[in-house]
Amino acid sequence: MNKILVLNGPNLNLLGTREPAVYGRDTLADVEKLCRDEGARQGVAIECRQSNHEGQLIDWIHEAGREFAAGSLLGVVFNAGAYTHTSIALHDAIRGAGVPVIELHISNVHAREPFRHHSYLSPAARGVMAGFGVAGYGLAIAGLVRISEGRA
Ligand code: CA2
Repeated sequence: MNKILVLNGPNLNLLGTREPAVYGRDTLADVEKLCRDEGARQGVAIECRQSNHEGQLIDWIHEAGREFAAGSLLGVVFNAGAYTHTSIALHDAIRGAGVPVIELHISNVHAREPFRHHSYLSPAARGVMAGFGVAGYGLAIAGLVRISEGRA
């Protein structure tokens, strides 16, 4: 069975504990279950990881690149949190790893503060999902499967 990696970055471990108007009431554990359920529907295994550390996220993107090259990974759904707006290092990691990455945001970052409007990741990403709440994770998994089948 093929696999998709779902990566969550800084502060996403706080999901469901604060700011429900922006991010909803689901916890990270709820989101990870949603992802596994969508994976089961799509016939792909889902691996979920979260880190608050940029270097750790970079290492996981590199690992994903090796697994993609080996044919055991379809791609990555990546909510890089605030690193989206700051990290040239994550941009370089995605480009360097050569793995299809779907940049994901729970909120519509373009309807929020101006500092959230720029993404360093978008130019390196295969696709971008924003503003669908946590349902976006399932949509991004389905989209990545379509991409891997040449249907998107
Ligand atoms: O909308 C998204 O998914 C974001 O990637 C979330 C990031 C934010 O910096 C991006 O601009 C947009 C923040 C994640 C922090 O999540 C929290 C959840 C609950 C309570 C506090 C933070």
